[in-house]
Amino acid sequence: QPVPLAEGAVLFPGLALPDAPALIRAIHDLARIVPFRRMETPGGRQMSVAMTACGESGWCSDRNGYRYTTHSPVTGAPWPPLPDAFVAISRRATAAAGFPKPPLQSCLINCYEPGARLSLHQDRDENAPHMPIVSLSLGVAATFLWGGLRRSDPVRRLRLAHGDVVVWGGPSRFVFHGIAPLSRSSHPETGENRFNITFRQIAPEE
Ligand code: MD3
Ligand code: FE
Repeated sequence: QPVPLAEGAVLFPGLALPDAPALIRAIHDLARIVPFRRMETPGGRQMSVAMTACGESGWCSDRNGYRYTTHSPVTGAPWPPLPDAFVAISRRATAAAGFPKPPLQSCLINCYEPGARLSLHQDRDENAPHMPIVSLSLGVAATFLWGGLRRSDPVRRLRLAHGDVVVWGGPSRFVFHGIAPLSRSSHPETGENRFNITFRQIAPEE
C-alpha cells in the first residue's frame, strides 16, 4: 500500500519487513569488512551518524569535502559489492514506484545510536538527477524531517519505522531532509540502533 508523499516520492510502509533479518545480517557482515565510522565534515565537526558503504563507489566526507571514491579510504580496498538482499529490495522498490531502473551504483549505510542526528541537507554529490534515491529504515524508528527545495521551506515530520522504504525521485530528489536526534529505545533486531540504507546512482549511465 504505497503512500504518496510528494511529487516523485512514495513511502512503502514495511516493504522490507520480510527481508529485514537478512538485510541486518548483511549490514553486520559488511561492517566487518569496512567498519562503521563517524566521518569528519568539511567544517571540521565529527558527524554523530556512523557510516559505511558498498557498491562500485562509496560516499566519503573529510576536511576536504564530500565525494565518492572507488576504494575505502580506511582499508584501501575497493568497497565490498552490494549483498544480494540489497539489490533485490532496491529493484522491488523502484519497480513498485514506477521507475524503469533501480539505483545500484552506490549504497550508503548509516548507523544511528541514541542521540545521533542528521541535520537538514540536500543530496547533491551525485551526477544522475533523473535517478531516484531509495531509502530503507531498519531498527529503532526515527523522525524524518522533510522540507522543500529551499532550506527555508517548512519542514514536515514523518516517522520512519523498521522495514519502511521510500523512493525519492522526480522533484523530490532534491528536497532538504534530515533526521531528528534518535530516541533511546530498543528494537529486537538492532538493539538501540537504527540503520538506514540508501541506494544511489552517482553518474549518468552509458
Ligand atoms: C530525500 N539519510 O543518507 S533517509 C542520507 O535516515 C540521508 O539516514 C537519512 O539523508 C537517514 O543522505 C534519511 C531518507 C532520504 C534519504 C535520501 C534522500 C530522503 C531523501 C535523498 C534525497 C531526497
Ligand atoms: Fe540525505
